Amino acid sequence: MRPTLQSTPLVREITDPEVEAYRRDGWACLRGLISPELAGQLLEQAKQVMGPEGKDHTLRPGIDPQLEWSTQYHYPAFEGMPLFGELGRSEEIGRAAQRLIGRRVGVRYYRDLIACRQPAASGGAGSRPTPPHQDYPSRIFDRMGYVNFWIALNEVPPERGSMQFLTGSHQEGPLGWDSKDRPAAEQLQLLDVYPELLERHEWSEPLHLRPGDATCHSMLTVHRAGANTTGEQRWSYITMYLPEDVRYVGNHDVANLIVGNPFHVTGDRKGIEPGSTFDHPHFPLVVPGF
Ligand SMILES: O=C(O)CCC(=O)C(=O)O
Repeated sequence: MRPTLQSTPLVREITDPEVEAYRRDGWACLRGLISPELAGQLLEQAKQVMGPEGKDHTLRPGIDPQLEWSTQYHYPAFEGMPLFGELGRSEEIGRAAQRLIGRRVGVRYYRDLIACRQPAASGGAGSRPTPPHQDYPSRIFDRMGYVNFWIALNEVPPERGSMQFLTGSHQEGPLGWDSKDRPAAEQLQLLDVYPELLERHEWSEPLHLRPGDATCHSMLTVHRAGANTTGEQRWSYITMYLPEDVRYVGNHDVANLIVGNPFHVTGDRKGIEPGSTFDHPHFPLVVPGF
């Protein structure tokens, strides 16, 4: 039987202090963004497709990349997977993104994924820490505005590898490719290249998130996550949004190198020409402008 949503509203409203923190620091902690009940339902659904330990999902060629930092299931909302489809493409989450973007334009769903960080002791796929990176430089947009929500589906204490943000680093501009998904030898060691960032900005304390708590960060905010030194998986739902008027800059070859870029999936640009907006069913408008 198709699971139904028990939670109304799906996403609480973003507060003024959260908007201020996001604009000032490049990130914010959003306690209880969704209810713990909804987080629990999403987790159950995630386990249906990825197995109880997040290890059973057979990667779909061209869709789910094999990554070191978590086992993943990509595009659950785009596929209309129960609950993820309702939440990830909901007007409520679109409104939350719109508040953070701070513009009157509509908001598009961009992409989403379920990510499961395996215990470090397993040494297996998906058990590595997330290196410091920005999301922007690998992306394909002509302007700012991308917002990433990282929602905890189970309890994520610091030792389970919660996210940390280099507070204020969004003011530094693009710092080089987000190459965390590339072979190790090709990865940008961001803080070796820019050691002075640590003189100008401080890492946020690793957060202790409860199911339904979330963080949001912008495309230029440097972030990382530590190893999961517990015996239990770290489950999250990561979902991303764009202002409606963002245009594709046309770097197709680069876009195709980047795992997790929707154009990477098939190498198909979905008819979106350089210079045009992402007006395509893959990137639906979840909330209109006002
Ligand atoms: O889950 C993680 O450890 C990293 C996630 C991340 O880098 C992101 O959502 O931008």
